[in-house]
Amino acid sequence: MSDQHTSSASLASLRPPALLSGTPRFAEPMHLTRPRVPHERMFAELIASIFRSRWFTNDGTLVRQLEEALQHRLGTGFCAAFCNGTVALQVALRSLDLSGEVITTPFTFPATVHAIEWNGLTPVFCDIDPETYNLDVSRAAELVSDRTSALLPVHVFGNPCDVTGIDRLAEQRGLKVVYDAAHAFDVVHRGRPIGCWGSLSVFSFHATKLFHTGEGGAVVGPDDVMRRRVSLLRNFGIVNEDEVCGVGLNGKLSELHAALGIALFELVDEEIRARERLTARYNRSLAAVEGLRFQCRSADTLPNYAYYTVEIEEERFGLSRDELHIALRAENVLARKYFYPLCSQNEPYKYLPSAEPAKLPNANRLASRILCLPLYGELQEEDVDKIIECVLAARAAAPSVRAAVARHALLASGSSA
Ligand code: T4K
Repeated sequence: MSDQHTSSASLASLRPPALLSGTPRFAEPMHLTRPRVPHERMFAELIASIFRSRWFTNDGTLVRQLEEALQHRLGTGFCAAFCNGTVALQVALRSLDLSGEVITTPFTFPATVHAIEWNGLTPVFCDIDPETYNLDVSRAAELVSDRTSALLPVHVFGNPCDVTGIDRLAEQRGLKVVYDAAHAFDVVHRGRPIGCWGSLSVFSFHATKLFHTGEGGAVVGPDDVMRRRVSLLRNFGIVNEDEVCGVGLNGKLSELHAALGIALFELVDEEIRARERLTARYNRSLAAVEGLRFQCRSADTLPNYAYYTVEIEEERFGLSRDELHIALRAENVLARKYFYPLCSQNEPYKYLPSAEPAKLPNANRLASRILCLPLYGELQEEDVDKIIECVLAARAAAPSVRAAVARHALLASGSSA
């Protein structure tokens, strides 16, 4: 599909959306993402090596091998592998001896904010920039108080934050910075790998990520002092058989997960290039569609194409994000509303003074307009074309789609009454 397909003549010839015709364009669910699987032989050999050694966890050979490969690839002083990104975030914050308040974004996965709360710290929500979707640094500066000890910005959808602005603010106010880089594997910004900014950065290697270990994550940072602190906290704070030096937890990655990571490591470049091609294909057809907006990517960046997001401007598109989401579901396209609801709207946080919607206008607007479309390396080009067609068909028949969504909602409320 090309931009010619968005002309009014070709739009008129589109098959009606499934919500109206009853026939979905996809017979099977089209997932948001599908994890890469490794070459079976290589993976089997790695697993066999674990069985031979009978060493499954606790500083095993494969975890070390993976950490070394990642440290090299991510260009950081150290890389400590974790059982998941959430625990990695908890430990990263813990390792910096923070107190009081941590300023963060509400436009993120709940894990970001939970990690602050689990450390007994208070999250303070800061609004985002409406173009980049990242923490608005000038707003963050206004929120810094005597109680603030750190900033926890997120490179959301892999788009680098205003790292120089954040650096400056942190330096001026004596703050630590932990970047949640869960989406930003392999991104390079201003000539530096993304994990080189801030005090520490955290990656997620969950199965839904560009590079994954099934479950997994990592803390990366500059030097051996931080490596030691983070590694101790990851293993209960145990120094040796006679000494426990801190309130650690069990954040270790197992050898089985490391084996998956090692086997997938060689496929990362292929995965990124495939996503890049598919992103270009989406863009060719969707970039000029009235009523769709796109995240403004930070300049001077080598991106990783981790996500493909669209922002729906209801008045110009003819449908709200939620209506389009329902229309896509009817086509069996499982697009996702990342990140809705905002973390500031979640029960544990919604009573915080900083969570008031009036203080977070950009984040609240975006959370009601954002949609992530399927993107992963093994996604077929024809499938991308069909997903595009689903979006365009819904738009072309917007008034009828809207009426059908309202009818369904009415029926659903009737049947649950
Ligand atoms: N910080 C940020 C900014 C994050 O986004 C995340 C996690 C974290 C921190 C925490 O990192 P971890 O502790 O998770 O390492 C998913 C992931 O579970 C989560 O890792 C991720 N962010 C978040 C953005 O997405 P769900 O609940 O939306 O995932 P789920 O199960 O609905 O799966 C999404 C799609 O992937 C579905 O279409 C099905 C498909 N899928 C999923 C899995 C697990 C597969 O095809 N195979 C699979 O094995 O949270």
